[in-house]
Amino acid sequence: MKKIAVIMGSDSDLPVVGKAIDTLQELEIPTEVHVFSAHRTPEACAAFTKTARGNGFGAIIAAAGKAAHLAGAIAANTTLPVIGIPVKSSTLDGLDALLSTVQMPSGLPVATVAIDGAANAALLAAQIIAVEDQALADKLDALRVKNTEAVLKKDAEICAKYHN
Ligand code: RP5
Repeated sequence: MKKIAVIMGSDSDLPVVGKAIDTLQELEIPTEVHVFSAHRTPEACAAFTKTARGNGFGAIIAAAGKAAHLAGAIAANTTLPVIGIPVKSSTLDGLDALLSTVQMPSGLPVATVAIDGAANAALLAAQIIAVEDQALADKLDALRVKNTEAVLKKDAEICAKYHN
């Protein structure tokens, strides 16, 4: 199975990024987690990214806040699919990170999820590598059923509470 890399710009992003790591672990996808910064450690970030395909990765998730150039800097150095998570910081409600991540120039795509949308980033990365992996596709289908059942259970609880 292809591996998925989860890169965050700072360890302060971990409370958000943890949801992506948890989701990948639930799907039993081999995952590598790193702190690389587009600004603070650009050489280490580029070195990892340039060798990622050869090292068995199928997608890269990149999470950053504020001037969130991490996903774009990674996309500049690979043609692997790159999924950006804009992380909400203490100011501007994450809009700064959303625009920094999503507004890529033509030719360098970053698939950007919602602000703090770490679980969806993991699911999208999993769906990308599941194109060539039926066993993983089956796990994704099962997870979708489980999530649907959880929502139907909530509906039943709300209906009971309000005597619908
Ligand atoms: C970004 O700056 C990081 O991704 C983080 O969201 C933000 C703040 O980083 P710290 O100052 O907490 O290390 O590069």
